[in-house]
Amino acid sequence: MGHYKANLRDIEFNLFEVLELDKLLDTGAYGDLDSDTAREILSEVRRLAEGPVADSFAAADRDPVAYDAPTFSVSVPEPLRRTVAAVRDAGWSRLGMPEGMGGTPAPAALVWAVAEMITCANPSASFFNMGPVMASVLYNVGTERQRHWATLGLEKGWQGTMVLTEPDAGSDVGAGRTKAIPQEDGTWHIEGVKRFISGAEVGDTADNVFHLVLARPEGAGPGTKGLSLFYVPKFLFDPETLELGERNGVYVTGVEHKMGLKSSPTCELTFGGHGVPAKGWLVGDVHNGIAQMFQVIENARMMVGVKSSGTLSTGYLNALDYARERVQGADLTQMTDKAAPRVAITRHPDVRRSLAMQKAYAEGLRAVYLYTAAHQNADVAQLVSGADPDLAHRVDDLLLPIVKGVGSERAYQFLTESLQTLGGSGYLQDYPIEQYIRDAKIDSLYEGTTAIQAQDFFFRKIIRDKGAALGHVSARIAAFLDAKTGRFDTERDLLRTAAEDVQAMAASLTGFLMAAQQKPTELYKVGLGSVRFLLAVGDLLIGWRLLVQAEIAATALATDAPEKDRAFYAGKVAVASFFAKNVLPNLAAVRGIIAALDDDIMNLDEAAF
Ligand code: ST9
Ligand code: FAD
Repeated sequence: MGHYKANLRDIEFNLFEVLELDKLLDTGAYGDLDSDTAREILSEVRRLAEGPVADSFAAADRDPVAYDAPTFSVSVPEPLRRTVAAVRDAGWSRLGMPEGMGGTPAPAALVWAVAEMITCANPSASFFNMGPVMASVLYNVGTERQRHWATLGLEKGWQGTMVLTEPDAGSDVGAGRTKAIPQEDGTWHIEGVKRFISGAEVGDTADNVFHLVLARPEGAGPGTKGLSLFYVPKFLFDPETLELGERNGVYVTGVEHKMGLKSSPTCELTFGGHGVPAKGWLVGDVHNGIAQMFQVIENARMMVGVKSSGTLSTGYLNALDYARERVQGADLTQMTDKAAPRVAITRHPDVRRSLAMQKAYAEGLRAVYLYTAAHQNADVAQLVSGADPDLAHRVDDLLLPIVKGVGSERAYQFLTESLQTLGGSGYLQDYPIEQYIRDAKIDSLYEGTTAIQAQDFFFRKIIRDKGAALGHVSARIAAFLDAKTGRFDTERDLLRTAAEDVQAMAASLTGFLMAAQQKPTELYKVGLGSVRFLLAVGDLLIGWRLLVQAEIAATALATDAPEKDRAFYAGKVAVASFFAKNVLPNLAAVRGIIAALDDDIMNLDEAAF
């Protein structure tokens, strides 16, 4: 048995019992893809993920990709190469992609569930498979000719990258200095150095790599709005057949040595610095780079949140297996009896507390990302929350920083609990959890740090949206609270209080924002409270979705749940109740802290830090 443990039962519970996707799938809304086929796909993907994908997880960490400076290339170790090939050959990347480029229509929730298993079984390997995502965005925003490149490039297995970051432009993408110089033939020459570019060189696992690059045309304005998006291939090619031609002037000039994700090549990329121009094509023939790039970013932020949640899930399941086997100490009620029988550590209250927290966040984050994904298809959104297409899009936008920001922070936090469950053994490379932690830390950093997610959430997704999406989600929570089922009364009360706490936090932050019109430094209070607000909303949503699940599980238990499912449903009921009682009351304290924020810390002399 490999390291990776998919929670297929929980994924199926979300897709079919909570979101009820079968209601759409079995009426032909997605062509031949009915619910039986969807279940077969999930089982098949699980086998792939737990087998050939997981196989090289540790090997690719201990013997990672190596950079060869003279050839500007990387060599890919054999076990990882086999995994990369297995993922490509399986072809699941086509699920949910535009039909015009050979994709198979599928609800986004199913697509992300598939992505969870493949990515979390071997995160480094997934960075060799970025071509399909980049190609589908190129297909959406490109010219006719670029759509052809996207489609044929996908067929040929070309790798794709997203290229924003520079040494002086990280969170502040608009500070980018990479230049684009127009040429008489309509192409552009790109000049500059980008850093931290994932998958920019993948050795011989792909014949070509195309980079989607933000660069500033000469004379364009400052900031992100002055950036345009360019398609820059590693090798030039015949525009019809895509037969490869000369080497283009974009070179990987270094590969980072990292804490984790050691076999994901994180590259320095130099454009036009080696005597050959780096030729690029303006994407879509329009200067609208940041908006176009955000189509990639939205996919990538979702992917990062899904990766976080799925990594915590396998961490928790590994910890659970260990805890069931590990015998240590006596039951607490017999602690004074030195001859008392020794018990499995699952009998110790603190281990139970820890396992319950891991389970709650792993399954809660999955529930939140799948609820978000439900708003990425108009028909699914209508079914799940009654949102029309415009509102569904806003809800998806609203929840994205929660999926990414809260997912990455909580997964990292609770993976350390997974490790703790194994005691000293958890610290060893004999078990996968130390690598999970190293591979997961990046999730709160790239694709916009947590601070950036929190600002995006408050300023753009709530204030600029005039609270429309937040109002819709709040109304769904209120409808759940008002339903009289005769169950979970205590938990509903706790959820109601948590929702009021979050509303009060939003009101406090909005108050600071309004006050900033008279006194600009009031804005600092928003900055001081925004990450805590993001995490608090995350807890509220997790508490709500876990209770929704618990209601469904309780109904199943009270009716016809088969014996094999009873423990699963009992777990759903227990963990929702545990989360409501043990986590939601914390929000009252955060509410008080945010209401009472002052900006003293902003006035402190830096020397005093
Ligand atoms: C990176 C990559 O870190 C890491 C790896 C990713 C992994 C990739 C995964 C790919 C898939 C893998 C394959 C898996 C396969 C397995 C599956 C198998 C089935 N929403 O607020 P303003 C736009 S890459 C939409 O003034 P500033 C909008 O156009 C590096 N659009 O911003 C807006 O104009 P307007 C990532 C948004 O102050 C314009 O921007 N780097 C949004 O100029 C200006 O907006 C980062 O993420 C949004 N939320 O710039 C940078 N926000 O307002 C983080 C903005 O008119 N920094 N726009 O609509 C930021 O995000 C900054 O806030 C900033 C600020 C750059 C946007
Ligand atoms: P900085 O922006 O310097 O941030 C440093 C600290 O300051 C952070 O804690 C941040 O939250 C905080 N901070 C910065 N600005 C603000 C603000 N306005 N308000 C509050 N706090 C702030 N980039 C790509 O373009 N393509 C890729 O494929 C890619 N892959 C990556 C892979 C890896 C492994 C890594 C490490 C990075 C990758 N990146 C990629 C870059 C990544 O997106 C950036 O590292 C990230 O956006 C943060 O930028 P920075 O590292 O410059 O940190």
